[in-house]
Amino acid sequence: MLSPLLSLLDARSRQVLDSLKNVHVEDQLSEFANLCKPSRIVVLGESKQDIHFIRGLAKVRHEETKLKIRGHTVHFDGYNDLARDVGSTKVLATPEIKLSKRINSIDRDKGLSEILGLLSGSMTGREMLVKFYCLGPTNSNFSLCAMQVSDSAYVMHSEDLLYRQGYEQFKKLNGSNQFFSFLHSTGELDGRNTTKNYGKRRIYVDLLANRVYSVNNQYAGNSVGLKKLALRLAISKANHEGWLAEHMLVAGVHPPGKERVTYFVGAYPSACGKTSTAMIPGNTIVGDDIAYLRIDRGKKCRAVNIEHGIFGIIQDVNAQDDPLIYKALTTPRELIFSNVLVSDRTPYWLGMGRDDIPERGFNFSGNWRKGKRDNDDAEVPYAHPNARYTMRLSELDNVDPKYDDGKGVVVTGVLYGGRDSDTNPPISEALDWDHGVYLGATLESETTAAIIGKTGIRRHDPMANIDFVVIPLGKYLENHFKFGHRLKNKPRVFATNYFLKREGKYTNSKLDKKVWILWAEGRIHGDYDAIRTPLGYLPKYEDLKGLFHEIFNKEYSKDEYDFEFNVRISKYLEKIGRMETAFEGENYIPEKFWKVLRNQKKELIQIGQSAGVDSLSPDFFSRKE
Ligand code: SPV
Ligand code: MN
Repeated sequence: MLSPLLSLLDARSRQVLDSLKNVHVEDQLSEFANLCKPSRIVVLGESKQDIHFIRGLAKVRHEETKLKIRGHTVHFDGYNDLARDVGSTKVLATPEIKLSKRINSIDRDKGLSEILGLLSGSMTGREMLVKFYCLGPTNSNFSLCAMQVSDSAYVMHSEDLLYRQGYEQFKKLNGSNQFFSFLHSTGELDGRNTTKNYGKRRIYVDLLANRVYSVNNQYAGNSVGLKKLALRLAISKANHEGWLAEHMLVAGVHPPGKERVTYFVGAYPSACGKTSTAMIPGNTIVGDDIAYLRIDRGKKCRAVNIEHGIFGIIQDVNAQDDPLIYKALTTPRELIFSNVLVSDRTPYWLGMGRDDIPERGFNFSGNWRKGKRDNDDAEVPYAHPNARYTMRLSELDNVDPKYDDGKGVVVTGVLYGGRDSDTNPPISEALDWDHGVYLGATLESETTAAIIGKTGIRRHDPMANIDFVVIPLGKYLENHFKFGHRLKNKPRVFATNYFLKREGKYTNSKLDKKVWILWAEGRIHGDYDAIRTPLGYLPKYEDLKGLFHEIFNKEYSKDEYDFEFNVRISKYLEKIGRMETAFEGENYIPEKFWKVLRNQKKELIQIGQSAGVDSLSPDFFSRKE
């Protein structure tokens, strides 16, 4: 072991590191120590004691504060560090690295010199914490080793809640360098323990070294390496190895009265209903954010959740709309709230369904009282719209029995969920796999608070993965086309839109999505006929009416159906126009994609002309059958 490293380790850390027998780990830690100049390095294994140590450290250092309910703590990221910073996240580029046009990049030498400069001495007087994790279940074909190095106990605590311990898995590398590594520093802190120099927040992804550097931030989407930083590295790795790394939920759907479970994966841009789809009452959850997909020997599609926790948006979680999460948030368990309002050691968030929100307390802006204004004279809400909670999946009553199964679950349904108020119906089924890839590739979402920038603008987000696709977009789509064609039984693909509006109001309640997903599940098993339209297969009125009645004892009127499932020709053609512009700007877009687009466009134009109207009820198409 190198001597500068040795002098910073206590006996226990030294022993933990020695037992790994991995010279690459040691070299990297020496490098990071020389760079960040910590006063001490704590290397942790995966014992209960090690996990307990981190949890305690976060409190001792006041990175987290205890709340009233046992096990609950709160963390504040800082006034200007409350969402993923896509603009400051860049791939270190060399001439041989080809990227999607939407990924920011910086010349590798220039970027390295900048970020190493920012990290230089960043841990002076502080501890460097080191832990080993596994992306995906351990001892599995899916397992990927990842090392997190950070000076933030909150980051380490989040990793412990969100990911599987991987110290023993690392030993199985037999000294190889086949692991991801993440170096993070909060940078200089102010009196509230929040990052001072957030203007110099940088997240630089080194695909050549399987490494990501992150500095001057704390928001988990920027700081927690195994989350979105690892997703970027995994997409590049998967591209070389023939599998898929996706921004997807994994859930088991259990139709009432039937003895079967059907597993779906689903890609939804941030705040488009991903967690709540995974958490639909009656479903079992495998994962709510990131999945790896592989083809097994029987040519079936298998998926694992690479996490074992949830970092969920808390806004609008209330007893009525999200009963399972609400219960978990209001009963004792190990759980971190971030960027909520705290008053009398109790957390409050937007849309929590209480009418006794205090008029003062502590929130992301510091001391808060009703009417407080920020520097731009805008009123500061009592909690941030991107406030979150972090907890283990095993805390939930509805966790799927296979959530930690190393073989993964067999996937027979894929969901792509966009967010628009005026174009897509609540649910439709792709005509075939290629059309399904097209539905994923053309996902759009009105932007939300999860990403820095203006909210409410329509954003094109292929497979909800565009921020992370560090390969050419065309290559990424080609991988999706190929993946499906290698499968024996291709999963059915569906598109959802939970955000359709009529006269400014959402046409559905949050829980209605259960009906759409049960319809999709029934389609996979041949329970329902459907109506073929140029957009895909649409449900028949009677089937939805029956499901609404059975599930909610609710009347679903023909008028609601006609409005929701109308084929809005000019709206669709506008969307196709936006897609033509978006994809013409990218390289290597597969011909298969253009073929689907052209067919759909031609069909829509022809039908519009022959019918002489702009909006067609599904009845029009069923009459044609
Ligand atoms: C998302 O924004 O997609 C999230 C939260 O899942 S973050 O960790 O910020 O990526
Ligand atoms: Mn996500």
